[in-house]
Amino acid sequence: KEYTPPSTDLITLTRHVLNDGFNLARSSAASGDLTILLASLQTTCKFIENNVRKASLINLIGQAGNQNVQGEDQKKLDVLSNEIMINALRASGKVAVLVSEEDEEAIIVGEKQEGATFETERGKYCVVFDPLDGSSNIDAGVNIGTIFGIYLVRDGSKGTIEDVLRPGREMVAAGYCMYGSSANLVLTTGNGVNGYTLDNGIGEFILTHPNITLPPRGKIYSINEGNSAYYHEPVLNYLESIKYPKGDRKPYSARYIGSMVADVHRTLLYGGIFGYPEDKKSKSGKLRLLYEAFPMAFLTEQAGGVATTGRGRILDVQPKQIHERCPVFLGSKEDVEEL
Ligand code: P6P
Repeated sequence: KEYTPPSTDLITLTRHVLNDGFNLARSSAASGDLTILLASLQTTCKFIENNVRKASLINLIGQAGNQNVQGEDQKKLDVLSNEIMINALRASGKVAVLVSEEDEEAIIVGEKQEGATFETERGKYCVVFDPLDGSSNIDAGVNIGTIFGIYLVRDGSKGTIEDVLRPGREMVAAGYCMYGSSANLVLTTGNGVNGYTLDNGIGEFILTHPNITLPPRGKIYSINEGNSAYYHEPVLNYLESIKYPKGDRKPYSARYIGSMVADVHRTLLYGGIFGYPEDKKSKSGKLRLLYEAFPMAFLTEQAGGVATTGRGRILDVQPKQIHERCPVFLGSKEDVEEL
C-alpha cells in the first residue's frame, strides 16, 4: 500500500536515516558520518536526475566518443554522472576508497591527484558504484539508475583496494536511485528497505515506500530469453516449469526491461524472480559483482528475499578483482529456491 505522507510532517530521507542513525547510535558508535555520506549521495542522485531529465533537450544523448573500461561506447551522461559522483563523494570528506564501473582503477581518496588543487579529507567509508546503469537504454527513454554499495574500511586500515575486495555481507549500506517518471531512491542500512521519491519542488527525497517487503512468491519472471540458446540445462528446465506449470498452477508473466535497476525495482515491489545467469557464452554472467550484484542482493535479502549465484549466496562471494562478473538470481524466496 502506497504511503501518503501527511502534508505537514514530511519524512525526508535525511530525517529517516537520522532516526535510523539514532537507533544505530543506541547500539553502536554512529558518528553521523554515514548520514553525511548519504546526504552527498542524495545530492549526486538529484544532479544526475536533473541531467537525465533534460538530456535529450541539451543533446547529452549519444556517444561521448571514448570507451569505458568495459569496452562499451561511453555515452555523455555516463561520463557526466561518473564525474558528479566522484567529485561529490570526495568532497564529502567521508570516503577512503571509490570504485566506479566507469574507471579501470579504484580511487584512493587523499592521495595527491594529478593536477588536484586541494587535498581532500579521507574518511572511513568505501563506496562502490555504477553511476548510470542501463546506459544502453538512455536514448530510448527507458528507466536507468545509479547503484551503490558502502563498506566501512577494515579496522586499522587507512583505505586500500583490500577494503573493497570483501564479501557483500560486509556492506553497511546499499541502494539505487531509479530515474523514471519520478526519481525513486531505495536504500538499506541493514534495518530493512525503504523507498523515497524525489519531490522536485523542494528537492527532497520523501519516504513513500516504508519497509519494502517481497511476497514469498510472485507471478513474474524477468530474464533475457534471447540468450536461451546458450543457457545451461537447469535454467532451461526452470523456465519450462514456470511457463508450462504442472497441476493447477498458472504460467508466470514475462517482464524484462533490460535495465537492472528497473527490473529489480519491479521485483522488490511486486515479487517474482529476476535472473542474469551464467551461460555458454558468458561464463560468469554479465552483471558486475561489486556494484550491481552485491547492492541488489543486500536489498533483496533485507526485503525478505533470496539472492544467489545459482551455486551459493551472492553476499558470500569473495571478490578477486573490482570489475569481476557474477551470475544473479534474486527475488521472492519460494521462486528463487525452486531453481
Ligand atoms: P542484456 C544494462 O546494460 C545492464 O548492465 C543491466 O542494467 C541489465 O540488467 C543488463 O545489462 C541487460 O543485459 O544482455 O539483457 O541486454
